[in-house]
Amino acid sequence: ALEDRRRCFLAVAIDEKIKEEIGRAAAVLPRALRPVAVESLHVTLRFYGEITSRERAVIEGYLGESLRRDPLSPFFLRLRGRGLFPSRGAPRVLWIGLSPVADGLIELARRGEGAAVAAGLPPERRPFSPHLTLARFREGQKSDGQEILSLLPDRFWGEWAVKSLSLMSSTLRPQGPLYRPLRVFDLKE
Ligand code: 3AM
Repeated sequence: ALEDRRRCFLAVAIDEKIKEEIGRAAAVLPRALRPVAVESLHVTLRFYGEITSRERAVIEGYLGESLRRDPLSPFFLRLRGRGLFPSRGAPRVLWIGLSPVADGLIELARRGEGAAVAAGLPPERRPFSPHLTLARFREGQKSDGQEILSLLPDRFWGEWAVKSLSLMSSTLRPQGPLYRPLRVFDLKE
């Protein structure tokens, strides 16, 4: 049934202090951008789209089993730099970079992809490009991406240890999406 579909994605949470710091920088961005709510800032590993509860059960089972069989240790992530998607033409997203990209993050994304395929979802064709979406450009607004980049300091934002990943639900609302964790998978200390 259509009504049991939920928009889901796999994500890694960001340290609270770092989110607050980033939120302060996002607050000065012009109206042409819609900042992501501070509490919603995250790093997406895999977007699953509108999936059924059955598909979700397969994804959860796959991830749980995968982490039991082949445990992954917590790893550090560092946020640094910023950029635009797409990098040429009218920008849609202002992001903060992950640099260096931890091997653990790549491995988690790989497992998130494995879970999608196990659930029968179409494989992701685009390469994984880890980032933190800070703000989205409002549609129909003319804005100079380079000028907006100059408003966001090109700095190191901080480092934190990733100890879990979360299967998130996303509810689209006029005031912006509401993200809620459906299931949290712990990495092995
Ligand atoms: O915040 P980021 O960019 O990391 O862009 C959406 C967001 O990722 C992405 O999934 C995350 C949670 O909504 N997303 C939304 N629709 C998507 C789609 N059709 C998508 N990613 C790929 N394809």
